Amino acid sequence: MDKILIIGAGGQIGVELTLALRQVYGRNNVIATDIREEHPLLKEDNGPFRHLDVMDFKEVAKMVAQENITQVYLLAAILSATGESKPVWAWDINMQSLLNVLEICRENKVKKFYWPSSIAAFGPNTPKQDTPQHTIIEPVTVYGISKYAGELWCRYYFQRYGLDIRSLRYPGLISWKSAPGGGTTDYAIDIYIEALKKKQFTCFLSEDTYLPMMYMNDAIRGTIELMEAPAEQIKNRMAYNLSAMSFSPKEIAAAIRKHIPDFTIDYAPDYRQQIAASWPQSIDDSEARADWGWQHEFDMDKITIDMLANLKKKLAL
Ligand code: VAH
Repeated sequence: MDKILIIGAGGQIGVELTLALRQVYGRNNVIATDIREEHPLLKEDNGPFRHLDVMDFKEVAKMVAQENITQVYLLAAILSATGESKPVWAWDINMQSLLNVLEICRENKVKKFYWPSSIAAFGPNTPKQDTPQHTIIEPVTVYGISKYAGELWCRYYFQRYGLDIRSLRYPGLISWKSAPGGGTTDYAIDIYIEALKKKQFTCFLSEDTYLPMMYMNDAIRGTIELMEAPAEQIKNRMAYNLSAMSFSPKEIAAAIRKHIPDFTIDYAPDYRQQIAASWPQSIDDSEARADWGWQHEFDMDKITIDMLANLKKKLAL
């Protein structure tokens, strides 16, 4: 029976991935860990939770060995906006955490390991439209540099040691269950919350800033489909481009206005505008679709309906 360890289970992706994996593998076979307190939704789920600092090699190694872990999902990371405020700290956390877990998975012959990359791995001289799987990759943020370097380490551990490590270049992820932390694409979450609370939103990106985006439901399903695919179908051992749609703040505001007609938005670009401008505007994910059958399901209107309905309940509005 598989035993899964989730590191960073309290984050925006971690909470939903933990809940989804428990549906697949059984609650007691998915151990959620985080350096912070257990997230309320995980508490409610009543599955196993432990405090764990991914930077503590010995503690992580002990848990993987003692629990006979067969799969590890490492989701702890410092995102793009926060990373620019403390570059060396962000690099250290993002890279040392990955190197710790790669070594521990190798030593304990862990069956499968998942580590997320991001479209942030691309930089300003990458083709902006339909960014190919294989292209110029010169990130200019610490987060992007750590994601690309991490992808190269993942491929190294696959080629050198045969570790079955799999990865996805997530676009901006939109969700309502768990708050994002320090991302440049977080505006696409905050806008829904502010629209419901105040019918007004001041966006930290300019109105025509197109970015690749995806609903968390699609990202979680895609992650599990990638991990469940037969190994021989996984032809790319860096990270697969993954895509659903691209939109600008102006377009998401128009989608919201279909439900909240008097919603208004204004724009006050800040330092995150420069980060967003260095990223692609749309992604070619044909390799993921060809190799393991990736298909997105949520479009902008479906996202907007789901976000507003669930946030209304969550915020008791
Ligand atoms: C960020 N949400 O904004 C992350 C994501 C594509 C961006 O990786 O940093």
